[in-house]
Amino acid sequence: MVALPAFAQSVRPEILARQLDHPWGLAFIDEGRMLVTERPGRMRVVAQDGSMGKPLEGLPKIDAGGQGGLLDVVADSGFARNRTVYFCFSEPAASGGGNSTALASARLSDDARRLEQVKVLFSQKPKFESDAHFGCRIVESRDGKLFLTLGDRFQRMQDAQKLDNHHGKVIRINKDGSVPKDNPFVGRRGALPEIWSYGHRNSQGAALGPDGSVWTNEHGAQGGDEVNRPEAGKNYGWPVISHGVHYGGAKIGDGEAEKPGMEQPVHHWTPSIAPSGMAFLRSDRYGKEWQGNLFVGALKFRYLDRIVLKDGKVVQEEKLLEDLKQRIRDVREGPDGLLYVLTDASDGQLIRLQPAR
Ligand SMILES: [Ca+2]
Repeated sequence: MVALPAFAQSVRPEILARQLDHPWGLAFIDEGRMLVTERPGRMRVVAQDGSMGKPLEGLPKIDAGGQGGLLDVVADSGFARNRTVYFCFSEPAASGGGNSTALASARLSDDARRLEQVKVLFSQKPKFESDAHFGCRIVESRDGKLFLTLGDRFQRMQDAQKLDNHHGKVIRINKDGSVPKDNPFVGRRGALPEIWSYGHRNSQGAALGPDGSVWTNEHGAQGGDEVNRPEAGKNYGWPVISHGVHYGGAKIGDGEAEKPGMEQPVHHWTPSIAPSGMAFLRSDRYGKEWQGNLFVGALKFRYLDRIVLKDGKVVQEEKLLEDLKQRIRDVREGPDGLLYVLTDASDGQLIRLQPAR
């Protein structure tokens, strides 16, 4: 474990583990251990002392490449009892080409070396030949439903406004893969029943808010990255409205940022920071001011964003970890109330943030 010099900022990063190959998601399974995914298609148990287990056996086939691979992982709220985990990944088509994001459940074996009883709960439709925009963050809500973010696959952005496919959506399912009867589009002809909200671009961050609702962030094109709090059945506007423009400067839709019937983000960033994993901090380990703050990893500008919210609006932002100069892929709160981040690199790191006094 390496202690870096304290920054003027209020955290002291400690590198717990190195040599993770593009780590993407982390999930604590007990006080001292977590599961960490690596994008090329590995998942390992990593302990707080930095010791790293061998890659777990039992993963399904993964179509790794570009932005795709093994992406998010979360532990079931009842993990201590059932050893169940959920993970999402780019799933190859059974035949022919193409891929899409899939969500699976599994049981972590008692010796923590294998994933058992692997079951794909959901596969994004349709499969499509692309290595971009998989979305792929998982959140378990307080009532035990699974939310999954799904990217627009880039070339298929127009699909985000249509309900007959899963591109550019947030979906909600039960833990056995079935569709909750109270999903907003259940029974609507031509609509896929898993859909919770639509009009999203590429959402690589999601977290359960202190208000009990699911929050997401998403990449804009050139500018217009967003934080949203997706509500049932609502349209978040992509690719019709945006606070950014297409790469190269062409306008998005009619060039408007607002339209009736389309939701505005809680917050947006121009220029794009390329937001990834995010977490709300519940503990007071960093002082009262940080409690309830939202933390978002920035890939492009290489920092961890601390966001202060008041009445559901962003009132302040602070850039943390800028001196690391690392792309921040994920951030989670540990059972000890401290923040843990993953950096996006071939020599990716797991870092714990200690409060600096
Ligand atoms: Ca939007």
